[in-house]
Amino acid sequence: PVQYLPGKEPHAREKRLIFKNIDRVGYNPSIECYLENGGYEQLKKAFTMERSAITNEVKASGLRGRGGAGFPTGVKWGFIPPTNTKPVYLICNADESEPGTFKDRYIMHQDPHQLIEGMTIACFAVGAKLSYIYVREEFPYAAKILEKAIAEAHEKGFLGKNILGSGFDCEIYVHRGAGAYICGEETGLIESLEGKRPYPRIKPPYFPAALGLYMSPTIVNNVESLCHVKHIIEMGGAEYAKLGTPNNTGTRILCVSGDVQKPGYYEVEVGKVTMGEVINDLCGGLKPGRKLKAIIPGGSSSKVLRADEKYKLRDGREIGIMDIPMDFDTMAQCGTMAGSGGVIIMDDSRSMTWVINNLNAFYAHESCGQCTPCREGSLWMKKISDRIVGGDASPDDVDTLETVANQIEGKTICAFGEAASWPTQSFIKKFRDELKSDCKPDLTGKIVNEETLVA
Ligand code: L3W
Ligand code: SF4
Repeated sequence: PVQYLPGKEPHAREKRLIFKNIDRVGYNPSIECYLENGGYEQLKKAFTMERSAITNEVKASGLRGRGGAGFPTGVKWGFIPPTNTKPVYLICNADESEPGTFKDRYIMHQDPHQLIEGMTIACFAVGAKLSYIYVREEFPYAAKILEKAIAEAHEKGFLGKNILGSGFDCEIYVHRGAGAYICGEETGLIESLEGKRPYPRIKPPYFPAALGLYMSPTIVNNVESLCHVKHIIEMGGAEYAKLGTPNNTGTRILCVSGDVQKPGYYEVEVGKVTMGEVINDLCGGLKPGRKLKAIIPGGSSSKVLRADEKYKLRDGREIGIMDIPMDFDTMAQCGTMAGSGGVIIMDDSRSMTWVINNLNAFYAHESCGQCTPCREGSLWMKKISDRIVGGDASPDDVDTLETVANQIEGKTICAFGEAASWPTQSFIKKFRDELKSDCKPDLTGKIVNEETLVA
């Protein structure tokens, strides 16, 4: 029987594809270990297939990007103009920075060859001979581990010239960022890779798949998305699509943090597990004696859900927060998004004023400054929420904060504008009374004077 590290055994509700080997006793990032566990067999299989057939399998799998937007991966690959004569590039977005999200780091640390195999298959499918892994500065170990793994793959003939006698040449380079969240936005990332400030480009009309790195067709995919490619080739797209639910196929890694007994990462079939099962089964429930207050379901940029809300779905059902299936489409119907899989659980000891101040500080720090509503607005949101959390707010400050957030949404070059304004808008909409109350947090975000809150 497979043995796992103590405390890291998969939960019965999990379905592990990406994390199949991770956390097993003795499993390590070396190429020898990867090869002993069937590594690079799917690359060999891919070389027996037509390139277009690989893209078709990825389309048939229904895989949706795991970086935040949930855009269908195979469809994106299909956007490379058929008349293209320029080099094609593949970029792995490993700039994992969304607060609440920590899955890509773990994949890169524990199973780097899984990513390299997935990337090489993707490069073959889209015809990219040059590929980059853009790793955020804060992941120095991931960069080192990946560089070692790339050298090992080279030595064994899985990268470089004429890979495995296929006639296909491919190189992967690790590129380290310099500590900016906006480099996770694909066009900011491309600008950074070109050696410039990471100012996001306006899109539409030109998406990277048509005009990306060096104005050439460029596919940008998240780490986890690229790892899935290997499993799609192994299972076949149609078989992969049986995992999860229609339009929300496969597995995905949820990163659960906050006020639960067992925070951590859990790989589950998309849509087959509800929020209640995540909290009570996978994470062992809330802290003793506490009640659920709110959940940020898909990274800090997603809108907050309040524990006592009801959500009306398109099929007419009305469900509570614990019944929401963890999938892209239902989350959208609940007015939020599944995003990058970062689920932040907050119990009734948590100050919403502190949370929104914390998030506003993050977005004010990370705005690239290119457009005025975001640059000025994010700073004002921080300043106003500083006053609210510090007890120095004027009676109008919560309303002013909401007005500032409303002036950012939809008026900026990239989605960061929405990412910054949605948390503020949703927290004010759902917790206005608390934000206007005398409720005070301590430095860790716990409420110190619970009696000020109206039940
Ligand atoms: C060609 C078209 N390509 C769309 C491509 C596009 C991109 C993908 C999704 O933001 C979200 C954001 C964050 N022709 C195309 C096309 N594409 N139409 O599809 O595009 P888009 O613009 O919907 O999303 P995005 O700009 O990639 C991502 C949210 O995710 N987020 C952030 C996560 C942070 C991380 C992390 O830390 N790992 O990913 C969290 O929820 O707010 O809304 O490739 O080019 N017609
Ligand atoms: Fe930069 Fe913000 Fe404008 Fe995006 S929305 S380009 S992060 S200033």
